[in-house]
Amino acid sequence: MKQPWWKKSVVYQIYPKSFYDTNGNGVGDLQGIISKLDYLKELGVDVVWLTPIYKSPQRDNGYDISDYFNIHEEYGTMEDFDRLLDEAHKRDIKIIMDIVVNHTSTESEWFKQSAASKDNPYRDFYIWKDAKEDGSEPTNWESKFGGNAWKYDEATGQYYLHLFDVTQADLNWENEEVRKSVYDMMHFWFKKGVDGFRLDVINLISKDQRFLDDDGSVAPGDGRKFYTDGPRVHEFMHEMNQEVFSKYDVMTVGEMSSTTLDHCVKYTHPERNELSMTFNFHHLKVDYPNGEKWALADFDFIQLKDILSTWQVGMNKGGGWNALFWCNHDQPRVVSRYGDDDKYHNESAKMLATTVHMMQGTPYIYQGEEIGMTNPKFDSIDEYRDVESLNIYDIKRKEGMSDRDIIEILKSKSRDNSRTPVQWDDSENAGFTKGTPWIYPAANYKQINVENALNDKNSVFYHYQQLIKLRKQYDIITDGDYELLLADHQDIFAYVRNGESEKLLVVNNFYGKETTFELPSEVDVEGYSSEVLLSNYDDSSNDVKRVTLRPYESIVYYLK
Ligand code: TEU
Repeated sequence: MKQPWWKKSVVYQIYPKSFYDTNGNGVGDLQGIISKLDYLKELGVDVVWLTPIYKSPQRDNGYDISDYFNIHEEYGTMEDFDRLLDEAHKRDIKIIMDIVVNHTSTESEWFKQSAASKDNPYRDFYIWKDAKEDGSEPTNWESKFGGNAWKYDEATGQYYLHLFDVTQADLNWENEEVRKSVYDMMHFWFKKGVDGFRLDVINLISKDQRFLDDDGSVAPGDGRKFYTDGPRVHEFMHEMNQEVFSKYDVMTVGEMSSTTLDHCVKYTHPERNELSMTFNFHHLKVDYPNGEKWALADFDFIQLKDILSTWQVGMNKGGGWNALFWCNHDQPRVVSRYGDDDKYHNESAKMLATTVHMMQGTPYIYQGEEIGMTNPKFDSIDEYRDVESLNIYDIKRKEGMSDRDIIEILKSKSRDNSRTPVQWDDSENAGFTKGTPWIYPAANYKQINVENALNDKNSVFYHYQQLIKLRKQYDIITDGDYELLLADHQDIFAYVRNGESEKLLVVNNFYGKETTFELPSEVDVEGYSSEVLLSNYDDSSNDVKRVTLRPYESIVYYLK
């Protein structure tokens, strides 16, 4: 049976605000993306995912949408968008949009109407509740950006729910009118020719209608168990698919906050007609001590291998489909997080890329990841922009934590780590803008930039280019099953992909010291010839049975 096109695609995520500014206002824009499409074609990506470009007060950099049908003026006009779509399609690059329908900005017309009065026709577009008898918030749920998840509205004497920022009011998906309005809006974008959606926190849209306090079983007041993968979420996903997605040849990827493997199999199994694939984040929490993001710890390597492998096997056996990624606009730069952004910057960035790109699923490359961009290591709160980071700074300061200690945590965990301007060249502001950038580039842009990468055949860029080519050439990368090897090895992440008559053996030294890989006896290679398909060293051994691995050495063997 013909496979859907997105199973062999590689997606490039663009955060427009930080991509490329053509009019000197210090903010990236759509014209800037158009001017870099040939660069993306050179890399070899098939799809571009645009994070939200709709009208927005930009409190959460566009994830607070005030008008789904118009482009945020700093990014350009709808004509610019139409031209971007056309120019991308001319280069056989598809465009998927980021759609946020768990919540809208409180500046949206829907919310303004809803907040106008209790009997306004839009009142039930959002989740309004009376205070408890003692006057406190309806539940003890915490916002994911800190503080309580309810905001009191004096005008109508009720609270509204906001799982994220206070300016991001949650839509009431129990209301059929909300669902119909969202589906109509989705048709508007698909009729323009977009090729799919990334759906923001889509597994949070179904709330448990009892609105109970959290008894602290997850964490005091956490609340997520009452709205994560909620009671009607699959019903809503299937309805959205039948009302909208099924009518177009598109891809859909759901961002699944705190989800489970079982739910992701359900969200993505083709016979359930919900979504094409899902993002989950468990592999990006192995440096959260006791699940706490705002604390420092080395990452747990054994747990990392276990989680990635459990999802590979579980989704393969369950008939689901993974999004494969390390980076996005919410996560620190992976080379700083799980690799080495100093002595072995080049080798470790390539090793990390190989580790996920040779797995089963659709790989995502976040802007700048392809040249090994690092965390900026901002040293003052004045350099940070992200609402989540600024909220946490204020909360921790009030709790008595010192400025220095919080800054050390933000240097490692802030979402701004991935939001600094793409480093195009070594000119001022990394060639991102002729104006004052909305956020400053990392200081290493004179060394780490696109121009240098394109002029260096040994750069991280060309390693990504090779990985993308391999995915097109070898069906085993898309279709083979997955088996983790040496699960308890403290330095090596090795796995084998099994096909009908071929194997792909991927061996990664995850650390900056020499180690030795010995092929486990359970991997039968008798009668197979082997070749090195790709390595981050130019003289890697072809002896798959035993190989000494240099710092961060990463080798892809093809056995037939
Ligand atoms: O992110 C959802 C989300 O769960 C992350 O923000 C995560 O909670 C946080 O970064 C971990 O500390 C999506 C978008 O990707 C994010 O940029 C938005 O801020 C958020 O939803 C609200 O729309």
